Amino acid sequence: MREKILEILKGSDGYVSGEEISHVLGISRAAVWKHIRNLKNEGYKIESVTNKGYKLGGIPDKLDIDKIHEMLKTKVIGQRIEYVNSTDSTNNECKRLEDKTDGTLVIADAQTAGKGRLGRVWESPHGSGIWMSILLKPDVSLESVSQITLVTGMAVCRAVGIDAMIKWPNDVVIDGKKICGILTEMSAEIERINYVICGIGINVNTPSFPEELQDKATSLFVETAKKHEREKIAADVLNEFEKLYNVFTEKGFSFLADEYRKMCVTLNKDVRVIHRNNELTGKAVDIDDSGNLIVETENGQITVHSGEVSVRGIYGYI
Ligand code: BT5
Repeated sequence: MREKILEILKGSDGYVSGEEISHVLGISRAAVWKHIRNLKNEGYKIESVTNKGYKLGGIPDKLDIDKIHEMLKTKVIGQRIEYVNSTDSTNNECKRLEDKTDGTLVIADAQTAGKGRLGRVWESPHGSGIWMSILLKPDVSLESVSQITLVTGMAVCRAVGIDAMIKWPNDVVIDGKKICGILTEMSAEIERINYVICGIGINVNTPSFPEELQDKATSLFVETAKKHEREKIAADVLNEFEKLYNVFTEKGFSFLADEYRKMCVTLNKDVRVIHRNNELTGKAVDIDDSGNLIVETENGQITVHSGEVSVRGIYGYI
């Protein structure tokens, strides 16, 4: 039915009324409306005007998974890809997989309930970004799992290029605005990691942002004034990620710490660190070999672990 409705809309230059569609296809107008709503969720641009009907304005930009496969140079990461057109969250989709093979990638064209940290919302409009999660089974200690977030930020930075920097711990920024967020979740028992899900959201061709994000979010499109191939960026991130992740699991984060420091925009900035209801201010003076932020405060140096803290610049987002 969905295909038939699309065919009717594509075959018309102007508006087609709901009544006409329902008559031609022998379904109720409510059913037509439901299909139209689903098509809109999939990214089809359909104008609806009272008393006129529906008009197709544009078809969605859909990820080409074969293209990603072709560009991958990895052995494990992304060798299995599960694509979904739209899902609540690729991290959730990943958790629901029965077959949790190491390195599996879940990627979607849209998320209806994209998650940030601490229950925050991650805007994931259809067809404009990369919303993906990598399932990992790392043989590392529980304490070092949060370093995977840092490693992922490095992979995104390397892949995106153009002045991308890391705002410690989990944002990739260009020119002070966030282009990528990372949400790492874990399933573990007391001493054993079952799996880790590393969720990555990158704004690629997003033309503009809701008002509340305008001063802190950006996209590759906004920064470069041209569209980018999402498949290429996704593959580049995965290729870079595997290289870095192998160093991390085999040798430890300390072997990556120097490169991380060079990418980190937070260093030497006055910062406000927020953890639950506690707040401290000081100057970010270093990142140690475990990826912790060292902050010089009035009361001496404090080591901030990357877990669930937010860091803000004293004079703005960075
Ligand atoms: C993050 O949280 O930055 C983690 C975002 C992770 C998203 C990926 S997408 C694939 C996977 N599946 C998921 O469901 N999530 C992951 P946090 O540091 O808490 O930042 C969240 C804040 O960023 C929000 O409160 C907004 O202020 C801002 N924000 C929301 N959407 C944004 C966007 N598209 N671009 C830039 N900033 C955004």
